[in-house]
Amino acid sequence: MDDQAIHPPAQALAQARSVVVLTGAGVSAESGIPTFRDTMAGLWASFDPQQLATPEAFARDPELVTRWYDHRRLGCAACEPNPGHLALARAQGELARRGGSLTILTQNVDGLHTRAGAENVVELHGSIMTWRCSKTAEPVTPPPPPEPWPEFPPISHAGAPVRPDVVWFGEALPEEALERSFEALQSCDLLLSVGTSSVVYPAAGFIELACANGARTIEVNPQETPISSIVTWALRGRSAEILPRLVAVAFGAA
Ligand code: BV8
Repeated sequence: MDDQAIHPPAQALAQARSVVVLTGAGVSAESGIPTFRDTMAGLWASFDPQQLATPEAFARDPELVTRWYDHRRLGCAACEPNPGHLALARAQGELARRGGSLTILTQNVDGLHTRAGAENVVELHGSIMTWRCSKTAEPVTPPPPPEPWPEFPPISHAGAPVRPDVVWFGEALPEEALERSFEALQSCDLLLSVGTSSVVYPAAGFIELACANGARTIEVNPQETPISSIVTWALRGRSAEILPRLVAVAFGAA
């Protein structure tokens, strides 16, 4: 990515009043967290994540599903935010100092944006770090990493299997997350879509919403996606390399 290509979107970021950043698994890839499609390595290689990340799979085999999620929970806890997460947190502070705002709508369940110091983070697909009783929805605290659950599936006081607080395929996104998302998308003048394949709805539809409201749009992804043809600027590359450069050109060196 040459400097020429980075200046116009960086200018737009510096001048923006209300920014929305939609992030996907690609932002966490450089922290060592495999993207959703790549999660299935090693002992999980024979499973399809889209089949496992469903209420039906949990009902059918709660042991397998909770083992998979606890394996990922401990994997996420062992990773650190990368320069891409840190750049977004810095941009949020710089915009706030100028009376602007930056809202992060993340599809990731790893908690790394918050661990990078970002505020105003909306976890569209929930969190893998918190779990709840599948019957009463009472929170049930997992053992502190690197401790795994002692049994699979963990069983709540109500005698029901305990599940992670993530949104499975076929489940509705949390009401509050959707409300905060639509509110931010209505008023944003710039949307960045970073590290997402843009195929999972309703998040994949957010960019059209922002465009319809007149926002300019930036995509950061090494690959083409279904939205690459409609964004204002498509920046081909890795988020941990491009985001720090974009923020440095917009707001000066850190
Ligand atoms: C709902 C949590 C309704 C769990 C996840 C149309 C047809 C068929 C089905 C549907 C449809 N419209 C809606 C649906 C249903 C479905 C859906 O969208 N299906 C898709 C497959 C078509 N949607 C749902 O079920 C949603 N709920 O619609 O509910 C409803 C309403 C009322 C009442 C009841 C129901 C719920 C969707 C949430 C599912 N949960 N995660 C878990 O993590 O286990 S989604 C999961 O997959 C991830 O969160 C991620 O968002 C998504 C995709 O995974 P990945 O591909 O790995 O990640 P990502 O997309 O982010 O892609 C990685 C990208 O990074 C790539 O582009 C790659 O190039 C890039 N990259 C790689 N390295 C880097 C990089 N980029 C930058 N830098 C790098 N270094």
